[in-house]
Amino acid sequence: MGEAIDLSVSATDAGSPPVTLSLRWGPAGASFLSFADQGVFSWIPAATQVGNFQAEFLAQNSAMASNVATVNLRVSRVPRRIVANAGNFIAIGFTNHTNPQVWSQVFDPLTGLRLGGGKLIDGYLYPVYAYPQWDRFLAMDFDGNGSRELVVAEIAQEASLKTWISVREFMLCLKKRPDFRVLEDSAFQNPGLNEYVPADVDNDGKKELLVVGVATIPNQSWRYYLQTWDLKTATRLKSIRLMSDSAFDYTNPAWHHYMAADVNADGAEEILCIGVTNQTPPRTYCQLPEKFSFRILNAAEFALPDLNQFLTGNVDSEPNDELVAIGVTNESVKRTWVQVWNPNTGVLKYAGTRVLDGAGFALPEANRFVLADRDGSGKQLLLAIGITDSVPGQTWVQMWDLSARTRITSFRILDSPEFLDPTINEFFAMDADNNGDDELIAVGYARANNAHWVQVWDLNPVVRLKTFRVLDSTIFTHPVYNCWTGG
Ligand SMILES: [Ca+2]
Ligand SMILES: [Ca+2]
Ligand SMILES: [Ca+2]
Ligand SMILES: [Ca+2]
Repeated sequence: MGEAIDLSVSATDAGSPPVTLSLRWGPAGASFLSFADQGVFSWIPAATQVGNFQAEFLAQNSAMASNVATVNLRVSRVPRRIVANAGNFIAIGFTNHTNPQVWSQVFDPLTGLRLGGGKLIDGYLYPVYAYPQWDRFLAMDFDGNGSRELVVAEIAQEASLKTWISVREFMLCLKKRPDFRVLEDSAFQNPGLNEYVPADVDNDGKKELLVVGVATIPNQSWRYYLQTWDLKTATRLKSIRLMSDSAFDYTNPAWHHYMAADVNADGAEEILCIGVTNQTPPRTYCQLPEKFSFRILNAAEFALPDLNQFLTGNVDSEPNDELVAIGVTNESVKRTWVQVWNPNTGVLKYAGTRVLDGAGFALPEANRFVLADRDGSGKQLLLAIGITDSVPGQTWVQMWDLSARTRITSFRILDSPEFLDPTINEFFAMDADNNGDDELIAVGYARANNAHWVQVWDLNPVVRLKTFRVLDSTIFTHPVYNCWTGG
């Protein structure tokens, strides 16, 4: 998404040359430049163009005989990190107004009944809404009273781009405190690169909000800063610079990742920062700010940093959290390997588990990964969610025990022909029935009638518990902007 697609097309005909080429039809925004029997198809998918698309080319010879060829194009979006807690399913929808409004809907995930919801954003401030995809919605308990709040990071254009935080309760979306700004310095003019991570950094039972921003000052290298905020008082507790080494200059900021984890099992969460260097091939490091950093995905073939994914969680019987690094190789058939690191020591704990290794899983761009505790033991399994290269693709879940390096089972989800665009579906784990173990939530999109369907899967044993529709109104016309969480 957002990257240019250029395809060279040519045709020959020995009997009645010359051949002329044209584009019969293709996705909105595509263009075709042709000269005789050569042509170039060019397309930069817009933010809303996610899914399967086709284009058809027509070749015609001098005898007016013609032939056509079609191309299938699959546009995937970068995975979004969905932060969810035990409890209800929250759908966040963007309306079709000129300045879109943002609404939340709260559902009981076991019955599909709608319990509450309300308006989160009352129309955008700017006339051309270029930024809804940059807003973020997080469920977190910032005051330690056991119930979660909905924290909204909203990008507003008021002379310059500004990042505002609003804190609301879930059921009616009422504000719990006045909004406040983060990344207040005017150097932070790339809010599309911001990251927001809830974490209890001091083990007092209250979550702080960690915000990472990229300062882009002309004629300087881009600089990464981490701010720690107390939401109750709107106080900035700390600000530190990340990845200050020059090896991280001018790499794509979208290659970097930020996660919270309790790496030493003392109750306080640390932040982990994944940074990619400007070397050839690029190297990938995990940094624990103010402590140390270590190299991960060490082999040279992990040279596709836009395809690598990273998770944190407890994947074995030792209570500290691990770093799960999912690397995609640049071989002719891309392969997906999972490494598990101890981020407290920088030691590789479980090396080399290959996942999604069937021939059909040839498009790692669309694969997704989720950690889930299926039995309440505190140990999380890896759900490797693979999308096959058929049209439409099938969605399969492989369940892996990473410490034993064994695949426990695999099963198909969103198994209905109406889910034509697997690249727009989203997945996360949460305890939907509050019994201490995680369920898998799959949100599927049916393009034909612009419908979002939620499937709730029990993982032990694997069985689908419930399917229900969310954002069931014609005003929600922006499937790419809509968001999901739980709490
Ligand atoms: Ca805290
Ligand atoms: Ca800790
Ligand atoms: Ca562990
Ligand atoms: Ca459960």
